[in-house]
Amino acid sequence: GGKRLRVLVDMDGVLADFEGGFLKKYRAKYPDEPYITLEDRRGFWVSSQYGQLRSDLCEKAISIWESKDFFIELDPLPGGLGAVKEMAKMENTDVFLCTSPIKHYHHCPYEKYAWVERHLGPDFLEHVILTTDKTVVAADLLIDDRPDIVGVEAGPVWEHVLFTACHNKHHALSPDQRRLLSWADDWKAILDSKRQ
Ligand code: UMP
Repeated sequence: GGKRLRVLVDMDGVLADFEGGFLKKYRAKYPDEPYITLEDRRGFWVSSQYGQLRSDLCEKAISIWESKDFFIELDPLPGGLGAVKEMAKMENTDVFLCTSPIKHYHHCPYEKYAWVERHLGPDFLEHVILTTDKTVVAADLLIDDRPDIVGVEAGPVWEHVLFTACHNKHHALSPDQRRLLSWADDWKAILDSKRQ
């Protein structure tokens, strides 16, 4: 014991159901347009896959998460809130929610804070880190569903644990990479493996 463990937890795709929320609102707004089932999702960027389906669907997809109330209305993913609350109460453990806002800033940053306040309480607002570059944030662990997390820091100090999502379940891990299959998976063992 002794040293504190610092854990970064991503929001979209890890705590908040971005993919499910997107598909529900896309189908409601564009009932006559084709869509991609969660089973058929490939690649981190929803907009790219919709653009490949038909070029004009890229901006239609983007219009969904740029809309007011998209981020605040995302459902929590199973077990995520419970895990984060438990993690935050653990001895020698500091938890931060580390999330990248979209460039269309009119609703997203506000709604991300509002989502945290609603689901984790106002005290958790002090644990939010909004950043477009997670490599400049220092921690022991980053739990994130995006396979390629790069930025200006070539040697980020955290170990990225890939959180399984519909878009990354076929992604081949590099030999030293680890996955967290869901919040029902043994996240405590992953934390313990990083403790000195
Ligand atoms: N996002 C896009 N386009 C997509 C998919 C996601 O802009 O096709 C947004 C949603 C989140 C951000 O705000 O990108 C991803 O943030 P992280 O999960 O990497 O924190």
